[in-house]
Amino acid sequence: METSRKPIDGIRTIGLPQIHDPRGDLTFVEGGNHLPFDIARVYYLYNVPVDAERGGHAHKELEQVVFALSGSFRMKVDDGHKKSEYWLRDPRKGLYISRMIWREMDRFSQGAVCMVIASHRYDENDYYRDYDTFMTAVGANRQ
Ligand code: T46
Repeated sequence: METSRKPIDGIRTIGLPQIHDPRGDLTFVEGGNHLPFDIARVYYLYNVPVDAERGGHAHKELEQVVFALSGSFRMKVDDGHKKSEYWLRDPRKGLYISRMIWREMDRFSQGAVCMVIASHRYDENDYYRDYDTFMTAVGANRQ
């Protein structure tokens, strides 16, 4: 995973074990061990067109860890004060995203599969889907 621009509190890489043998590789995630929250939900994005843009929101409470199980994509993150971006392409490395982080995803490779492990079940009321509302909530002034 490659990072550019400024590091943001609440964003970090989580490395997972890899069990390698001639039959292939195996990686596992254990709640209460590898993640800083209890697992409430897993979802995945697939059949994503290469020119798709996903995300474009922040969460009030939700924490997540995002993985590229196959292929690659870019994750842009923004806490209202700093912006950063990560390329996800290694299924052993997840990107932890805390609450109150605006995220946008693009540059999906052909056949990319994104898996997300989340701290809460789906709740539309947990989303900021309007950037100005998010910026106001984090006390940031737009320039
Ligand atoms: C995030 C990025 C990485 C559900 O019904 N249940 C679910 O668990 C999810 C995630 C979504 N939905 C519904 C809500 C929308 O009607 O599926 C539709 C598409 O969701 P959304 O536009 O939020 O999808 P993405 O890919 O833009 O964002 C998702 C997550 O919502 C978000 O938390 O961080 O993946």
